[in-house]
Amino acid sequence: MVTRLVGLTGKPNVGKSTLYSALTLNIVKIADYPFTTLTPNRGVGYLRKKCVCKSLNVTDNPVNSKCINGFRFIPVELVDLPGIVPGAHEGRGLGNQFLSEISIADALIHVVDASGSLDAEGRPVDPDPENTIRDIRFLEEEYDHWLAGIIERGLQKVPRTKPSRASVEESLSHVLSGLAISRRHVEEAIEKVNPPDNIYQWSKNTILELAKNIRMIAKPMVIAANKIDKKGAEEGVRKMREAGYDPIPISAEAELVLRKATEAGLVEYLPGDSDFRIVNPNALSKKQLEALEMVRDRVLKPWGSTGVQELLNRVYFNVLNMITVYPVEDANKLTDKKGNVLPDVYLVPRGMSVREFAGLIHTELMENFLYAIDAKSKIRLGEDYVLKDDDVVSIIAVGRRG
Ligand SMILES: Nc1nc2c(ncn2[C@@H]2O[C@H](COP(=O)(O)OP(=O)(O)OP(=O)(O)O)[C@@H](O)[C@H]2O)c(=O)[nH]1
Ligand SMILES: [Mg+2]
Repeated sequence: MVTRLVGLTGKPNVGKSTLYSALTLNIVKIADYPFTTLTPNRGVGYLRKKCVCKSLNVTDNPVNSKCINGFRFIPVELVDLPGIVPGAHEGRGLGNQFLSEISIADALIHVVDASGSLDAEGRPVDPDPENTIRDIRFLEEEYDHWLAGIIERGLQKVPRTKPSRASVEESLSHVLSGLAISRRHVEEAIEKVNPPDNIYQWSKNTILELAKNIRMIAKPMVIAANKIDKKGAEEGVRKMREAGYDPIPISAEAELVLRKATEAGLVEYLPGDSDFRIVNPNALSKKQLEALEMVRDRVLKPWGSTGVQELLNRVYFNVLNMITVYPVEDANKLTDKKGNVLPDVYLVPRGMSVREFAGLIHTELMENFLYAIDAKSKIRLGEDYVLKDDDVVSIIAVGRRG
Protein backbone atom coordinates (compact mmCIF):
# COMPACT_ATOMS: atom_id res chain seq x y z
CA MET A 1 0.00 0.00 0.00
CA VAL A 2 1.26 3.49 -0.78
CA THR A 3 0.31 5.47 2.29
CA ARG A 4 -0.23 9.18 2.35
CA LEU A 5 -0.83 11.32 5.41
CA VAL A 6 -3.62 13.88 5.32
CA GLY A 7 -3.58 16.75 7.81
CA LEU A 8 -6.54 18.76 9.11
CA THR A 9 -5.64 22.40 9.45
CA GLY A 10 -7.28 25.80 9.98
CA LYS A 11 -7.72 28.56 12.55
CA PRO A 12 -9.04 27.78 16.05
CA ASN A 13 -12.69 26.77 16.50
CA VAL A 14 -13.52 25.97 12.90
CA GLY A 15 -14.25 22.34 13.80
CA LYS A 16 -11.01 20.46 12.99
CA SER A 17 -11.29 18.17 16.00
CA THR A 18 -14.99 17.56 15.40
CA LEU A 19 -14.21 16.60 11.82
CA TYR A 20 -11.32 14.41 12.96
CA SER A 21 -13.59 12.62 15.46
CA ALA A 22 -16.26 12.11 12.83
CA LEU A 23 -13.80 10.81 10.26
CA THR A 24 -12.02 8.44 12.63
CA LEU A 25 -14.99 7.04 14.51
CA ASN A 26 -14.72 3.35 13.85
CA ILE A 27 -17.23 2.34 11.23
CA VAL A 28 -15.62 -1.02 10.61
CA LYS A 29 -13.04 -3.18 12.33
CA ILE A 30 -9.96 -4.12 10.34
CA ALA A 31 -7.28 -6.22 11.96
CA ASP A 32 -4.10 -4.89 10.41
CA TYR A 33 -3.73 -1.26 9.55
CA PRO A 34 -0.74 -0.44 7.40
CA PHE A 35 -0.02 2.49 9.73
CA THR A 36 2.34 2.30 12.64
CA THR A 37 2.29 5.76 14.13
CA LEU A 38 -1.17 6.08 15.63
CA THR A 39 -1.01 8.65 18.45
CA PRO A 40 -3.76 10.72 20.10
CA ASN A 41 -3.96 13.04 17.11
CA ARG A 42 -3.33 10.41 14.46
CA GLY A 43 -6.07 8.08 13.36
CA VAL A 44 -7.68 6.10 10.62
CA GLY A 45 -10.42 7.32 8.31
CA TYR A 46 -12.07 5.51 5.42
CA LEU A 47 -12.46 6.18 1.75
CA ARG A 48 -15.70 4.95 0.21
CA LYS A 49 -15.65 3.53 -3.29
CA LYS A 50 -17.89 1.24 -5.27
CA CYS A 51 -16.37 -2.23 -4.98
CA VAL A 52 -15.59 -4.31 -8.07
CA CYS A 53 -17.36 -7.31 -6.49
CA LYS A 54 -20.69 -6.16 -7.93
CA SER A 55 -19.61 -5.89 -11.54
CA LEU A 56 -17.65 -9.16 -11.24
CA ASN A 57 -20.69 -10.76 -9.67
CA VAL A 58 -18.88 -12.35 -6.72
CA THR A 59 -19.21 -12.30 -2.96
CA ASP A 60 -15.95 -11.02 -1.54
CA ASN A 61 -14.04 -11.63 1.72
CA PRO A 62 -12.09 -8.41 2.26
CA VAL A 63 -9.02 -8.46 4.48
CA ASN A 64 -7.32 -5.04 4.34
CA SER A 65 -10.58 -3.12 3.90
CA LYS A 66 -14.33 -3.71 4.28
CA CYS A 67 -17.14 -4.14 1.83
CA ILE A 68 -20.54 -2.91 2.97
CA ASN A 69 -23.57 -2.92 0.62
CA GLY A 70 -21.21 -3.08 -2.35
CA PHE A 71 -18.99 -0.21 -1.18
CA ARG A 72 -15.35 -0.69 -0.24
CA PHE A 73 -14.23 1.24 2.81
CA ILE A 74 -10.47 1.71 2.58
CA PRO A 75 -8.45 2.84 5.61
CA VAL A 76 -6.24 5.93 5.32
CA GLU A 77 -4.22 7.86 7.87
CA LEU A 78 -5.18 11.30 9.21
CA VAL A 79 -3.65 13.81 11.58
CA ASP A 80 -5.47 16.54 13.55
CA LEU A 81 -3.24 19.61 13.76
CA PRO A 82 -3.50 22.41 16.34
CA GLY A 83 -5.14 25.70 15.30
CA ILE A 84 -3.07 28.28 13.46
CA VAL A 85 -3.40 32.04 14.04
CA PRO A 86 -2.20 35.01 11.95
CA GLY A 87 1.44 35.79 12.63
CA ALA A 88 2.34 32.14 13.20
CA HIS A 89 5.43 32.40 10.98
CA GLU A 90 6.68 35.09 13.35
CA GLY A 91 6.03 32.82 16.30
CA ARG A 92 2.48 33.77 17.35
CA GLY A 93 0.24 31.07 18.86
CA LEU A 94 1.97 27.75 18.48
CA GLY A 95 3.82 29.45 15.66
CA ASN A 96 6.63 27.62 13.95
CA GLN A 97 5.87 24.42 15.79
CA PHE A 98 2.49 24.38 14.10
CA LEU A 99 3.98 25.09 10.70
CA SER A 100 6.48 22.30 10.96
CA GLU A 101 3.72 19.94 12.08
CA ILE A 102 1.69 20.82 9.00
CA SER A 103 4.69 19.76 6.98
CA ILE A 104 4.48 16.10 7.84
CA ALA A 105 1.31 15.89 5.74
CA ASP A 106 1.21 15.02 2.04
CA ALA A 107 -2.05 16.88 1.55
CA LEU A 108 -4.13 19.21 3.68
CA ILE A 109 -7.76 19.65 4.46
CA HIS A 110 -8.17 23.32 5.30
CA VAL A 111 -11.24 23.63 7.48
CA VAL A 112 -12.97 27.02 7.39
CA ASP A 113 -16.14 28.22 9.06
CA ALA A 114 -18.47 28.64 6.08
CA SER A 115 -20.81 30.83 8.10
CA GLY A 116 -18.01 33.36 8.61
CA SER A 117 -18.86 33.81 12.29
CA LEU A 118 -15.34 33.60 13.73
CA ASP A 119 -12.67 36.27 13.71
CA ALA A 120 -9.06 35.58 12.72
CA GLU A 121 -8.28 34.17 16.14
CA GLY A 122 -11.37 31.95 16.25
CA ARG A 123 -13.55 34.16 18.48
CA PRO A 124 -17.29 34.36 17.69
CA VAL A 125 -18.36 37.44 15.70
CA ASP A 126 -21.36 38.43 13.58
CA PRO A 127 -21.45 36.42 10.35
CA ASP A 128 -19.46 37.97 7.49
CA PRO A 129 -18.87 35.87 4.36
CA GLU A 130 -15.62 37.79 3.71
CA ASN A 131 -14.15 35.96 6.71
CA THR A 132 -14.07 32.75 4.70
CA ILE A 133 -11.81 34.26 2.03
CA ARG A 134 -9.57 35.84 4.66
CA ASP A 135 -9.19 32.45 6.32
CA ILE A 136 -8.11 30.72 3.14
CA ARG A 137 -5.57 33.40 2.23
CA PHE A 138 -4.04 33.88 5.66
CA LEU A 139 -3.17 30.22 6.05
CA GLU A 140 -1.53 30.08 2.67
CA GLU A 141 0.41 33.27 3.40
CA GLU A 142 1.59 32.09 6.80
CA TYR A 143 2.87 28.88 5.32
CA ASP A 144 4.53 30.61 2.37
CA HIS A 145 6.37 33.12 4.58
CA TRP A 146 7.56 30.39 6.88
CA LEU A 147 8.76 28.25 3.98
CA ALA A 148 10.42 31.27 2.37
CA GLY A 149 12.45 31.71 5.57
CA ILE A 150 13.65 28.12 5.38
CA ILE A 151 14.48 28.48 1.68
CA GLU A 152 16.48 31.63 2.43
CA ARG A 153 18.54 29.76 4.98
CA GLY A 154 18.95 26.88 2.54
CA LEU A 155 20.34 29.20 -0.11
CA GLN A 156 23.22 30.07 2.19
CA LYS A 157 24.36 26.49 1.77
CA VAL A 158 24.69 26.77 -2.00
CA PRO A 159 28.41 26.78 -2.96
CA ARG A 160 29.37 30.44 -3.43
CA THR A 161 31.91 29.98 -6.18
CA LYS A 162 29.64 28.88 -8.98
CA PRO A 163 25.97 28.56 -8.05
CA SER A 164 24.18 26.45 -10.67
CA ARG A 165 20.55 25.41 -10.90
CA ALA A 166 21.51 21.86 -9.99
CA SER A 167 23.36 22.94 -6.86
CA VAL A 168 20.43 25.17 -5.85
CA GLU A 169 18.03 22.26 -6.28
CA GLU A 170 20.38 20.04 -4.35
CA SER A 171 20.69 22.43 -1.38
CA LEU A 172 16.98 23.24 -1.24
CA SER A 173 15.90 19.60 -1.47
CA HIS A 174 18.23 18.93 1.40
CA VAL A 175 16.81 21.59 3.76
CA LEU A 176 13.23 20.77 2.78
CA SER A 177 13.49 16.99 2.93
CA GLY A 178 12.25 16.87 6.54
CA LEU A 179 9.00 18.57 5.47
CA ALA A 180 7.77 15.79 3.17
CA ILE A 181 8.96 17.92 0.23
CA SER A 182 10.91 15.91 -2.35
CA ARG A 183 13.56 16.89 -4.88
CA ARG A 184 10.98 16.40 -7.61
CA HIS A 185 8.68 18.93 -5.89
CA VAL A 186 11.54 21.45 -5.71
CA GLU A 187 12.56 20.89 -9.33
CA GLU A 188 9.01 21.29 -10.53
CA ALA A 189 8.58 24.56 -8.61
CA ILE A 190 11.89 25.97 -9.87
CA GLU A 191 10.93 25.05 -13.41
CA LYS A 192 7.66 26.94 -12.95
CA VAL A 193 9.10 30.09 -11.33
CA ASN A 194 12.22 30.02 -13.50
CA PRO A 195 14.44 32.23 -11.30
CA PRO A 196 17.89 33.39 -12.45
CA ASP A 197 20.59 30.71 -12.03
CA ASN A 198 22.60 33.16 -9.97
CA ILE A 199 20.96 33.11 -6.54
CA TYR A 200 22.51 36.49 -5.68
CA GLN A 201 19.99 37.94 -8.10
CA TRP A 202 17.03 36.44 -6.26
CA SER A 203 14.77 39.00 -4.61
CA LYS A 204 12.60 38.38 -1.53
CA ASN A 205 9.73 38.11 -3.95
CA THR A 206 11.44 35.41 -6.00
CA ILE A 207 11.89 33.37 -2.84
CA LEU A 208 8.29 33.91 -1.76
CA GLU A 209 7.04 32.94 -5.20
CA LEU A 210 9.13 29.79 -5.05
CA ALA A 211 7.76 28.97 -1.58
CA LYS A 212 4.22 29.41 -2.86
CA ASN A 213 4.82 27.09 -5.80
CA ILE A 214 6.45 24.46 -3.64
CA ARG A 215 3.43 24.60 -1.32
CA MET A 216 0.99 24.17 -4.17
CA ILE A 217 2.88 21.16 -5.49
CA ALA A 218 3.94 19.45 -2.25
CA LYS A 219 1.02 20.35 0.03
CA PRO A 220 -2.10 20.30 -2.13
CA MET A 221 -5.11 21.53 -0.23
CA VAL A 222 -8.84 20.94 -0.20
CA ILE A 223 -11.09 23.47 1.48
CA ALA A 224 -13.73 22.09 3.80
CA ALA A 225 -16.48 24.66 4.22
CA ASN A 226 -17.70 23.49 7.63
CA LYS A 227 -20.82 24.30 9.67
CA ILE A 228 -23.18 24.34 6.67
CA ASP A 229 -25.99 23.78 9.16
CA LYS A 230 -25.47 27.35 10.38
CA LYS A 231 -27.02 30.57 9.17
CA GLY A 232 -24.85 32.42 6.67
CA ALA A 233 -23.10 29.27 5.44
CA GLU A 234 -24.74 29.29 2.03
CA GLU A 235 -23.49 32.79 1.44
CA GLY A 236 -20.00 31.89 2.63
CA VAL A 237 -19.82 28.95 0.22
CA ARG A 238 -21.02 31.18 -2.63
CA LYS A 239 -18.43 33.81 -1.73
CA MET A 240 -15.59 31.28 -1.85
CA ARG A 241 -16.76 29.94 -5.20
CA GLU A 242 -16.98 33.46 -6.61
CA ALA A 243 -13.39 34.01 -5.51
CA GLY A 244 -12.34 30.99 -7.58
CA TYR A 245 -12.05 28.39 -4.83
CA ASP A 246 -13.70 24.99 -4.90
CA PRO A 247 -14.78 24.32 -1.30
CA ILE A 248 -16.63 21.18 -0.26
CA PRO A 249 -19.57 22.08 1.98
CA ILE A 250 -19.62 19.90 5.09
CA SER A 251 -21.13 19.59 8.52
CA ALA A 252 -18.66 17.80 10.76
CA GLU A 253 -21.07 17.89 13.65
CA ALA A 254 -23.90 16.30 11.65
CA GLU A 255 -21.57 13.50 10.54
CA LEU A 256 -20.47 12.94 14.14
CA VAL A 257 -24.10 12.75 15.32
CA LEU A 258 -24.89 10.20 12.60
CA ARG A 259 -21.82 8.04 13.23
CA LYS A 260 -22.43 7.97 16.97
CA ALA A 261 -26.08 7.07 16.44
CA THR A 262 -25.00 4.33 14.03
CA GLU A 263 -22.45 2.99 16.50
CA ALA A 264 -25.15 2.90 19.18
CA GLY A 265 -27.40 0.93 16.82
CA LEU A 266 -30.01 3.70 16.72
CA VAL A 267 -29.85 4.42 12.99
CA GLU A 268 -28.71 2.81 9.78
CA TYR A 269 -26.33 5.10 7.97
CA LEU A 270 -23.22 4.71 5.86
CA PRO A 271 -20.83 7.64 5.59
CA GLY A 272 -21.57 9.35 2.29
CA ASP A 273 -25.28 8.41 2.28
CA SER A 274 -27.84 11.10 1.57
CA ASP A 275 -30.19 9.91 4.31
CA PHE A 276 -30.43 7.59 7.31
CA ARG A 277 -33.05 5.22 8.69
CA ILE A 278 -34.11 5.21 12.32
CA VAL A 279 -33.99 1.60 13.48
CA ASN A 280 -36.51 1.84 16.29
CA PRO A 281 -38.14 5.22 16.98
CA ASN A 282 -39.27 4.04 20.42
CA ALA A 283 -35.66 3.53 21.51
CA LEU A 284 -34.87 7.22 20.99
CA SER A 285 -35.31 10.03 23.50
CA LYS A 286 -37.11 13.17 22.37
CA LYS A 287 -33.79 15.00 22.33
CA GLN A 288 -32.12 12.38 20.17
CA LEU A 289 -35.01 12.42 17.72
CA GLU A 290 -34.83 16.18 17.48
CA ALA A 291 -31.09 16.13 16.88
CA LEU A 292 -31.50 13.60 14.08
CA GLU A 293 -34.37 15.51 12.50
CA MET A 294 -32.24 18.64 12.60
CA VAL A 295 -29.45 16.86 10.76
CA ARG A 296 -31.94 15.79 8.12
CA ASP A 297 -33.58 19.22 7.74
CA ARG A 298 -30.54 21.44 7.94
CA VAL A 299 -27.89 19.30 6.28
CA LEU A 300 -29.00 16.21 4.36
CA LYS A 301 -32.03 17.70 2.60
CA PRO A 302 -30.55 21.04 1.53
CA TRP A 303 -26.99 19.83 0.83
CA GLY A 304 -27.46 16.19 -0.24
CA SER A 305 -25.10 14.72 2.39
CA THR A 306 -22.89 15.85 5.27
CA GLY A 307 -20.08 16.22 2.70
CA VAL A 308 -17.54 14.55 4.99
CA GLN A 309 -17.10 11.40 2.90
CA GLU A 310 -16.92 13.35 -0.33
CA LEU A 311 -14.22 15.51 1.25
CA LEU A 312 -11.93 12.62 2.11
CA ASN A 313 -12.57 10.92 -1.23
CA ARG A 314 -11.72 14.14 -3.05
CA VAL A 315 -8.38 14.42 -1.25
CA TYR A 316 -7.26 10.94 -2.29
CA PHE A 317 -8.88 10.37 -5.63
CA ASN A 318 -8.60 13.86 -7.10
CA VAL A 319 -5.98 15.89 -5.26
CA LEU A 320 -3.49 13.10 -4.56
CA ASN A 321 -4.57 11.37 -7.75
CA MET A 322 -4.70 7.86 -6.35
CA ILE A 323 -6.48 4.91 -7.93
CA THR A 324 -7.57 1.56 -6.51
CA VAL A 325 -6.11 -1.76 -7.65
CA TYR A 326 -7.05 -5.25 -6.43
CA PRO A 327 -4.23 -7.80 -6.38
CA VAL A 328 -5.23 -11.49 -6.49
CA GLU A 329 -3.21 -14.68 -6.74
CA ASP A 330 -5.70 -16.68 -8.74
CA ALA A 331 -6.95 -14.70 -11.72
CA ASN A 332 -9.84 -17.08 -12.34
CA LYS A 333 -11.19 -17.41 -8.84
CA LEU A 334 -10.10 -13.86 -7.85
CA THR A 335 -8.66 -15.21 -4.61
CA ASP A 336 -5.56 -15.07 -2.48
CA LYS A 337 -3.67 -18.15 -1.21
CA LYS A 338 -6.27 -18.76 1.46
CA GLY A 339 -9.21 -18.57 -0.91
CA ASN A 340 -10.39 -15.11 0.11
CA VAL A 341 -12.19 -13.45 -2.78
CA LEU A 342 -10.87 -9.95 -3.63
CA PRO A 343 -9.07 -9.76 -0.29
CA ASP A 344 -7.17 -6.52 -0.71
CA VAL A 345 -7.48 -3.21 -2.41
CA TYR A 346 -4.40 -1.01 -2.82
CA LEU A 347 -4.28 2.73 -3.18
CA VAL A 348 -1.62 3.63 -5.74
CA PRO A 349 -0.67 6.82 -7.57
CA ARG A 350 -2.09 7.09 -11.08
CA GLY A 351 0.62 6.27 -13.61
CA MET A 352 2.14 3.34 -11.72
CA SER A 353 3.28 0.37 -13.81
CA VAL A 354 2.19 -3.15 -12.97
CA ARG A 355 5.82 -4.10 -12.23
CA GLU A 356 6.18 -1.27 -9.69
CA PHE A 357 2.90 -2.46 -8.23
CA ALA A 358 4.34 -5.97 -7.86
CA GLY A 359 7.13 -4.35 -5.81
CA LEU A 360 4.57 -2.89 -3.42
CA ILE A 361 3.24 -6.35 -2.67
CA HIS A 362 6.67 -7.93 -2.34
CA THR A 363 10.13 -6.93 -3.59
CA GLU A 364 10.65 -10.48 -4.82
CA LEU A 365 7.56 -10.25 -6.98
CA MET A 366 9.12 -7.27 -8.72
CA GLU A 367 12.55 -8.83 -9.06
CA ASN A 368 11.19 -12.09 -10.45
CA PHE A 369 8.39 -10.47 -12.43
CA LEU A 370 7.39 -12.33 -15.60
CA TYR A 371 4.04 -10.82 -16.53
CA ALA A 372 0.66 -10.05 -15.00
CA ILE A 373 -2.86 -11.13 -15.85
CA ASP A 374 -5.77 -8.75 -16.03
CA ALA A 375 -8.28 -10.82 -14.08
CA LYS A 376 -11.23 -9.11 -15.73
CA SER A 377 -10.26 -9.80 -19.36
CA LYS A 378 -7.71 -12.59 -18.69
CA ILE A 379 -5.32 -10.71 -20.97
CA ARG A 380 -1.56 -10.81 -20.27
CA LEU A 381 0.02 -7.54 -19.20
CA GLY A 382 3.69 -6.68 -19.73
CA GLU A 383 5.82 -5.02 -17.07
CA ASP A 384 5.28 -1.52 -18.48
CA TYR A 385 1.51 -1.75 -18.40
CA VAL A 386 0.15 1.33 -16.60
CA LEU A 387 -2.50 0.42 -14.07
CA LYS A 388 -6.06 1.67 -14.48
CA ASP A 389 -8.53 2.46 -11.74
CA ASP A 390 -10.20 -0.70 -10.35
CA ASP A 391 -7.88 -3.09 -12.17
CA VAL A 392 -7.81 -6.61 -10.73
CA VAL A 393 -4.42 -8.15 -11.42
CA SER A 394 -2.53 -11.32 -10.74
CA ILE A 395 1.27 -11.09 -10.80
CA ILE A 396 3.14 -14.00 -12.31
CA ALA A 397 6.76 -14.24 -11.19
CA VAL A 398 9.46 -16.88 -11.39
CA GLY A 399 8.56 -19.51 -8.82
CA ARG A 400 5.01 -18.21 -8.40
CA ARG A 401 2.36 -19.02 -10.96
CA GLY A 402 -1.24 -17.90 -10.60
N1 LIG B 1 -22.98 24.23 14.02
C1 LIG B 1 -21.87 23.50 13.90
N2 LIG B 1 -20.92 23.57 14.82
C2 LIG B 1 -19.80 22.82 14.66
C3 LIG B 1 -19.60 21.97 13.53
N3 LIG B 1 -18.41 21.39 13.65
C4 LIG B 1 -17.86 21.82 14.80
N4 LIG B 1 -18.70 22.70 15.42
C5 LIG B 1 -18.49 23.38 16.70
O1 LIG B 1 -17.41 24.28 16.62
C6 LIG B 1 -16.71 24.38 17.87
C7 LIG B 1 -15.23 24.13 17.68
O2 LIG B 1 -15.02 22.79 17.27
P1 LIG B 1 -13.61 22.05 17.40
O3 LIG B 1 -13.77 20.79 16.64
O4 LIG B 1 -13.18 21.96 18.78
O5 LIG B 1 -12.70 23.10 16.63
P2 LIG B 1 -11.10 23.06 16.36
O6 LIG B 1 -10.93 23.61 15.00
O7 LIG B 1 -10.57 21.72 16.62
O8 LIG B 1 -10.56 24.11 17.41
P3 LIG B 1 -9.06 24.22 18.02
O9 LIG B 1 -8.59 22.85 18.38
O10 LIG B 1 -9.22 25.13 19.16
O11 LIG B 1 -8.21 24.83 16.95
C8 LIG B 1 -17.38 23.35 18.79
O12 LIG B 1 -18.31 24.02 19.60
C9 LIG B 1 -18.08 22.41 17.80
O13 LIG B 1 -19.19 21.79 18.38
C10 LIG B 1 -20.66 21.93 12.55
O14 LIG B 1 -20.60 21.21 11.53
N5 LIG B 1 -21.76 22.71 12.78
MG1 LIG C 1 -9.01 20.99 17.87
